[in-house]
Amino acid sequence: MAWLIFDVMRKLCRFGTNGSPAHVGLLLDEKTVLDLAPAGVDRLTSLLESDRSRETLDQLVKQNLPRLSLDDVRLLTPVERQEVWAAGVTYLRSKKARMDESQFSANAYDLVYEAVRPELFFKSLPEKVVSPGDAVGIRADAKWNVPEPELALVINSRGQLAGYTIGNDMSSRDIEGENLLYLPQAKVYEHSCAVGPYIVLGASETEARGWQISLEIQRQGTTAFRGETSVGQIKRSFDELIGFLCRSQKFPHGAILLTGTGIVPPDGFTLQSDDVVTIEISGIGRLTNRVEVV
Ligand code: DO4
Ligand code: MG
Repeated sequence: MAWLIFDVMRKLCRFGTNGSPAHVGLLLDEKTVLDLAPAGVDRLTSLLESDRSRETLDQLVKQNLPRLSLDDVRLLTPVERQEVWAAGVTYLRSKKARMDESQFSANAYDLVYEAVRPELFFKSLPEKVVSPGDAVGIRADAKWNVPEPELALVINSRGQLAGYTIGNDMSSRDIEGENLLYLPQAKVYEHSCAVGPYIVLGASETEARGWQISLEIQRQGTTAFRGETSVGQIKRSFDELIGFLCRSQKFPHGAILLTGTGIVPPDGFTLQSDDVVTIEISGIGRLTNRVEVV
């Protein structure tokens, strides 16, 4: 994957160096990040809010700003003050998995897959989002835990699609399967949501629908699971999902919307402590987290 500075698409990130506050960075290629902090860009969100972010970034690239090796920085989640929400049952694969795991509510998944109104649920406060490289959690009281690799829509305060990133909607399938009313406990707990590392600007929905999503789970140095799908398999348009999220609700700091999973490990599979989960989306990059019990 080669990224060129004159591509229409831009990749932004947040990073830390030796205890300093988070800096906003622009990826120049797969090894180099341009530090935007000396140019006064102290919030990534300001670029998501601007109609002229492309011109601004074109100007910043021409300035003599520090160029750092990605090996020397710690990438942080690009989520600043946005609430994180998630859509569910947007892929046929997800609908089937929920119906199979569900003890009493299989019909609900079938209905919502076909319904006009999508399933949307609150996933995380911004300050609870896990950064790349940090640990995602599996609940101590759950027996069947999986990662959910999802394309995440980055939405600005005007309800516009400003970019894309990668999300992991960690989930406890036995808790959700026991009773659908337990969904918030299956989905929202310590370290249950990782987002990052990059926000891609300038890609159309058509381009994004051509991206591949893969999930790899490493256990003690071997691959315990690998699966792949395509963003194009999402049943609903991005406008439709954003439109429902922004109905009767404002997001003064913008929002992140995970778009649902299309990769489900086989029923006998559950995550273990120290597993390493890598989600890759071809147009964005890779989000890697290890797993710990919380
Ligand atoms: O219906 C429960 C959640 C579904 C979900 O998170 C997904 O499809 O990704
Ligand atoms: Mg999900």
